[in-house]
Order: sequence, then structure tokens, then C-alpha cells
Amino acid sequence: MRRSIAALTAVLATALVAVACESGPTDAGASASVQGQRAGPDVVQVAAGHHTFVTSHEEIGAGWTTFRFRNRSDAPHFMIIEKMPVWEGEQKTVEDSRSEVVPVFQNIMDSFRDEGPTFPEAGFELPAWYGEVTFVGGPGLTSPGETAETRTYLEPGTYVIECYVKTEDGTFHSTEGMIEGLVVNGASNASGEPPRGRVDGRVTVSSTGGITVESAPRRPGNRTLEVAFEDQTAYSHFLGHDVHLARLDEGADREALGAWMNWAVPGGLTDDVPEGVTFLGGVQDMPAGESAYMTADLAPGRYALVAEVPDPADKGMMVEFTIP
Ligand SMILES: [Cu+2]
Repeated sequence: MRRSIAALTAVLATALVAVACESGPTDAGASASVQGQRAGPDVVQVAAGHHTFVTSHEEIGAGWTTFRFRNRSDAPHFMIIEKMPVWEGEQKTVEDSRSEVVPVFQNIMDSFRDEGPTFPEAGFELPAWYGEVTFVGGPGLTSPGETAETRTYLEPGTYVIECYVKTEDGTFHSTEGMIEGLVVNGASNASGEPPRGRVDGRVTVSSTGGITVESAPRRPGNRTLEVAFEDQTAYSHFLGHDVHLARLDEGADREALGAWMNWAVPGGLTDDVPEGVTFLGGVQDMPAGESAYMTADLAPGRYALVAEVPDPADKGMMVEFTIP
């Protein structure tokens, strides 16, 4: 099951990851964290631009790693992290995703829109190795101007980061170039127990129980939530479940948000986010039994935790909490 999820998810994910070097870890801007967390060998800064990722590191040590994800564009983005397999003795890389996965997912999306394939030569079949890709979290949906942090454990390997939000005409951000590589080498980053600082709440997600808020932050401020994946599966959009945090303004339309959370329908997961919804990050798909941590600035108000799956409310995967 994990394989099939990974395979399909990877296809989508591959569509959009671009990494560039924005600022080094010794940069003044980098060391003064927006979220108050100091820079270090276990912190990677990522700036999302117009269909680009600019990262502070292209190679990092292994261990618990915080991705500080700043959205500097005018569209929503996320950063799913995919561990690439060794297939028939060959390490797959971002180049393989760009050439064999991204075009196929775009063609699949084109067919959902009753349009001819953008990449006719790529066809509609994902490569066999795609089934061996493992999704290991990464920052969730983040609205323009917002900063999100997600801390996840990375073992040594070759990774791809990507965003598969779509433009309003149905082109994946990954197709536009928002897909990049990341190498995790054999050295430990020597970071301590996860996460740094305290944990203010805990959330679980499962295919049978949906999203459960075991404990929620009780006060406004910079707050960290543990997100634990009790299981993982593949839904009708080929992908597994994840958890995104959204602030809901007065008048936010829950129904519109639920419909938007499915990439496989026209209008779903596009640059056009439902009104009154501001995404503040989250934790992308992870294997069963694993956890990651998300950190966001929470003002008093109403919040939703929602999965990027078809009809999340019906699956118990759209729940709310309030910061008084
Ligand atoms: Cu994007």
C-alpha cells in the first residue's frame, strides 16, 4: 500500500520543485528566524517564488530537520519531500522525475480536463520505479506572504522536493519548474530530540479515524503541533493523506475548502484558494507510524486542520479548533 501511494504521489509531487540558493545559513536574514527559531545545521530555509524553490542548502546532514518555508509569491505553495529509490542499481534523481513523472501527471490532469496531453511523447504511464518513492513530509500549503515550519526526520539519501498546486488553467507548478533535488549525506546533523522547544498540541491522522485533535494550543503565539500518521493509504486521487493548517476568516466557506482539496478535479488545488482561507503550513504525506512537527504563528481565531484528499469532511479530515 505504501508503495502504491508513494508511486502515485510522487508523480504528482514531481511536477513542481525548484531549489535555488537564497541565503546561506550565516546570513543575517537566515539566522534571525521569522518563527524565532535559530538557524543551524538542522534548519533549511526555503523561499517559494513564482514556480521556483530557493533553498539555503542543496546538501544537508541526516537527522531531524526543520524546513522554514517562506512564500514570497502571490500563489499558494507547499513542499512535499520524496525519497528517491535505487532502481535496478541506479539512484533515481530529480532529473528522472522531471523527465518521466512530471509530464505523465500533467497529461493525466489534461485528460481530466478533456484536453489533449501537453507532453504526447510521455504518455500516461508512470515509470515502475515511481512505486518505490517514499513521501516523508515537508511543509504543507502556505498562502502568499506566510511562513511555515515543518520538522521531519531525514535519513541519508537522494530526495526531490516539489509543489503540485495548479495554476488556474490546470498546469502543475512542478510542470512550470517547481521541482528540485536535495541530497542528505551520511553525516549526522547532530540535532537533538524532536522538536526543538516545546510542543503545544498533538494531532493524529488515519484513514479510519480521520484527523483527531488530541490536544490543541490554548493560547495565541508561535505554536508547535505534533502530527502523527497512524496509517497511510491511497485515495481516489492516487495519493495518501496529510494535514494542512488553515486560518478561517468570518465567512470562510467550508464546503468550498473541502472541494478545493482535490487536485484531480478542475478548480481543485489551484492558485485560486477559497475566500476567507489562509494556509499556514502543515505536514505532507508520511508513512504509517511516523510523525513530524509543524510550527505557525497563531493569532486568536478559528482554524481548520484539513487533509488534501477528495471530500475531506466526509472522511473526518476537516476539523476545527479555536484560539481564544
Ligand atoms: Cu506551488
